Amino acid sequence: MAKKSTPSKAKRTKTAAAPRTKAAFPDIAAVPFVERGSRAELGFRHYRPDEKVEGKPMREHLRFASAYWHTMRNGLADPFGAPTALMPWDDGTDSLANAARRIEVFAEFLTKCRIDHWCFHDRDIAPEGATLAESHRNLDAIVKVAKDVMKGAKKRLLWGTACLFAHPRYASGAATSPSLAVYAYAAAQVKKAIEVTHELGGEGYVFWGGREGYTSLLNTDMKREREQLARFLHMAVDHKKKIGFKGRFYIEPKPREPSVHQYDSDAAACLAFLREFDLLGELSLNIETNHATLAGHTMEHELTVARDAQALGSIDANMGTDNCGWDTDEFPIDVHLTTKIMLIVLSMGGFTSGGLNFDAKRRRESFEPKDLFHAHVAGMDAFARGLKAAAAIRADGRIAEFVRQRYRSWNTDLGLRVRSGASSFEELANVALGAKEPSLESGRQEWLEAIVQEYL
Ligand code: XLS
Ligand code: NI
Ligand code: NI
Repeated sequence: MAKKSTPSKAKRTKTAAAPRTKAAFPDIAAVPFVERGSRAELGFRHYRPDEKVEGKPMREHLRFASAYWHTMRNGLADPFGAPTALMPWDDGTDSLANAARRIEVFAEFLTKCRIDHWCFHDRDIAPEGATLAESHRNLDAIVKVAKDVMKGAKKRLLWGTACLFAHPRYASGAATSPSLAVYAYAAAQVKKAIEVTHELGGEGYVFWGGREGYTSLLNTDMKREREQLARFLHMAVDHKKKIGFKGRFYIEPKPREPSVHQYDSDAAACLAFLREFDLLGELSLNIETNHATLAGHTMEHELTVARDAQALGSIDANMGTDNCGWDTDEFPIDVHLTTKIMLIVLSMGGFTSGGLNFDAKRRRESFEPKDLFHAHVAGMDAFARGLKAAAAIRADGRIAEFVRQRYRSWNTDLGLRVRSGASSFEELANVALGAKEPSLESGRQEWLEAIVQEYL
């Protein structure tokens, strides 16, 4: 909702944010570390930021982030019902003073919840103005506040992004819009969002294309739209280099919701797109669990596809409901899932610029501020357990050894010749004609699953 605000009002924002206002979560102290089995209501049972796993502190392995849009801006409305979330610190207006206050509240939350990073969309943190120029000014005013507040709280920006899906102008897409005027608007918005991400010391920048797709092919020129998107990303890369932003660019795949089909449908489709348009070195992927399941894949599948292309950049940590087809963005509390995720993260040597961003929201029945803590703590503990289990499975070594043995025939002279391209169908046909029926070996899936179980 656009509210009138002028540059002079923006200036007043500074004074509104300068004196620290009273705590938003007065009854909650920094979440303590408690023993497993403790009856304390809030407490980390498993996450110990400084405890080392495979020689590295847990906080550096996990690099947790909270998503501003869910934690600060999600009122928990659903398609059938009004918002339920209580946000006593929020006056419900689009004023800059309210936006500045939210930043402080978020920093208090991150500190008390022991989360080191954050992520945001441009329009989450600052109100959209009546004009693009006014939106830019609003953003500048809040970025100034955020820079100070986050510096003071020692919180780092994992990534920033632009909201190119909420406003009606983007109904038919942003970088894939049939309208050049909308395309230019989106370019201006992304240019600014990259600049403020840079200003805030962001380690990455995400492109998620919720409207970059179609609802009907009757009105859509898919070839043209994909080419437009590639040009858009090339210009973004050029701009990034021009301003000296060193953060990583990520594409976040999702097959649908809100569009019927989104071009970045899964990791494989994104990689094919990046290869087709010569962008692979410039962007990696930000993989989200619930998007993987919407695409009909497991999270391990999507992470493996990305890792194998050396393009696994970051993770949006959440999960869906098995028996519901929506992107329900639940907090990830399934230790089996977090273990499999961390096995892949450890196998690539850990995150560099990426991390685990909780792109997750509470259920609308969990509307109290305290529930924000319960939700994040549960997710963080689930990942701490997953990390420890994954490290134990790696130390055990039986699964990796089984896989090595399973492919051992490829290490023979003939195997190496095939892999290097030195063999031919003639040679292989001669080998097969002169050999007995190949013997079959068990895949032992259930045994390997039992080994995983041992460490959960
Ligand atoms: C929506 C996406 C979105 C991106 C950021 O489903 O997950 O939240 O992470 O635009
Ligand atoms: Ni999502
Ligand atoms: Ni996401």
